[in-house]
Amino acid sequence: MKKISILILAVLTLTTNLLIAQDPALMIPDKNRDVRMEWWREARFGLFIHWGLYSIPAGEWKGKTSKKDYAEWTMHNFQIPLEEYSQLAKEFNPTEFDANEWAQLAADAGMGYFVLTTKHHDGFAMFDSDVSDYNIVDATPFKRDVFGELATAFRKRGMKAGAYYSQDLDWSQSQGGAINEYNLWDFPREEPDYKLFDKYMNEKSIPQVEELFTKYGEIGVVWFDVPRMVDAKRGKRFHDLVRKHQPNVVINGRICNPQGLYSDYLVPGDNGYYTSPQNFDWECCATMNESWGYTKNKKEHKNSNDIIMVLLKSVSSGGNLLLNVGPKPDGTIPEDQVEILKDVAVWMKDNKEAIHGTKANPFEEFFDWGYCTVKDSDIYLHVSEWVDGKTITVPRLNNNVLSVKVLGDDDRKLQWKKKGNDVFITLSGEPIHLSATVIKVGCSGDQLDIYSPKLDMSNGKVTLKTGYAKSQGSRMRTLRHSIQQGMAAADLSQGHPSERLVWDFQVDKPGTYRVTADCLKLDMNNINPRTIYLMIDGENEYSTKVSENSLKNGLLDLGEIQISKAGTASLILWVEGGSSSQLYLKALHLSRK
Ligand code: FHN
Repeated sequence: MKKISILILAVLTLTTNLLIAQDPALMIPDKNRDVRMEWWREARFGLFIHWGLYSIPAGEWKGKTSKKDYAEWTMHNFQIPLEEYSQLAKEFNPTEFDANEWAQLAADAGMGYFVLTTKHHDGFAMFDSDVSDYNIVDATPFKRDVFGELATAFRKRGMKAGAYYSQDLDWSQSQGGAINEYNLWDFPREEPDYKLFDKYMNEKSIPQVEELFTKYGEIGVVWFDVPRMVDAKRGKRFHDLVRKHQPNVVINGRICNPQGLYSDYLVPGDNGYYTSPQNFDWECCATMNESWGYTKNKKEHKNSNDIIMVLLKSVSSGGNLLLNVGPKPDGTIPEDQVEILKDVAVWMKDNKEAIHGTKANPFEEFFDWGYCTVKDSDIYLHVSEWVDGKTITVPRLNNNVLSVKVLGDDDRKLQWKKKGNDVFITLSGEPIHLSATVIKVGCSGDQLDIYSPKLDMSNGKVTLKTGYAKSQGSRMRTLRHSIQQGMAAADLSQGHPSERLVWDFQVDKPGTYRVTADCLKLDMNNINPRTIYLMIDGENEYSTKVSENSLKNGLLDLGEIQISKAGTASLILWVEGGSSSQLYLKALHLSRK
């Protein structure tokens, strides 16, 4: 094991911070935020709709298929001249479009809002704009205002209307957005030109956003995206504009750089989510395949089980899920996406109370049987690993338990008992839903009273289970909590310094401690080289290179660390390098020498 100097740590911390795209510390404290976020926190689930001219080529152009996944980027991917791309408007005639059908699908799936790409990066508006004729009403044979129709249909069902607006990138404008992501083939340029960019803002994006906020009634949420040239000063213009017309609109975290500023909630990267509860609002935006816009070139498709898992991961960590569909040019949502929404509706019919208005898992642990949400003094256990006869535990509960029910099956009686402060519930019968069957534990009082676990040392030893670790960072795509062979585990296969696990525990005596990682190896062929880092109390950093043969009887020796004082200590772990072989961490064992 190597001890690394504090200087390297500082550099690493800086790099890490740069990599965390959105910073909750930048969200300006606002006493009205709780009021405007009320409906959003109640909804927990919304429909993202990426629809525009790009649904016609759908990732292909002149017989060629784009190697890039995002079909809504087709114009950029093939560098299609604006003159040619804009001709697609003449073909855009989605006669099968029925706003009520889409709204009903979303309502049945338990969603509380929609967000339509009113203007994506190609610059084409999906609403009736007086600012630019390059819009669905003026430039297509369809001539209908789909945003207006959707807003009416969703509101009729008690849901909110949301507008995605690409405030920065616009490939129909001579300086719409950052240099490497804008339309250089029609408007060549060596450097970004802020003067021209401001002209675009003044003449198009600001007035179009104003139209959205003045012509369509209440906008629940405005979803800005890909701020590059929109810095804090320019972001403030969008912020002040939307708040002037609609003070209660909810603003997402991508309004400007630095991201988080002028927003009400954060959005981790596309398909990204936090794996433990955060003390700010956030939303996972997720695709069903690899593209947001309709694609003819889909490689992988998530199934309804995957989608329900993303919903549970998001909501149990205090976030919302904005689930995307990419409608076809004829105005229909692709059948496989409709099927998923219908499956979610079946699940929601039984379990919506365990989603709507709920808060994150209040327990310290990540449960190996599934996910947890709470509302007032009710606990919802979303059991995704339902095994007949298995007993699951709700720990450290001061409240009395009044009832234990299975949602969707009033007749199912589960055996349960409270011993001390732990509640033991025995699962019985078949799961009602393969994705997750929900148990509602009704408790006494108005709110839950749960106390924290004590990770104490005994005889100079302590075991830090992965399930007790908090996670830091927003990427969480690799070093994430997961369930492997029925237990909470963290994937150590491939890491990144911005994704970390943190344990707080009690130390009885300072000293030198040996650290051993208790692992599960799923791919038996190799462990590709990676480095596992440990840091204690933010002071000393240690690294161990792990490669083939490092694992002995499921244990990895991570060497020795120094703990300099008794009391509460904080141990951080992260991984760098590695690849897809699967190595999972179950626990760390610390033992004093
Ligand atoms: O470039 C866009 C992309 O096309 C899509 O709209 C996503 C949705 O989050 N946002 C940008 C990439 O992050």
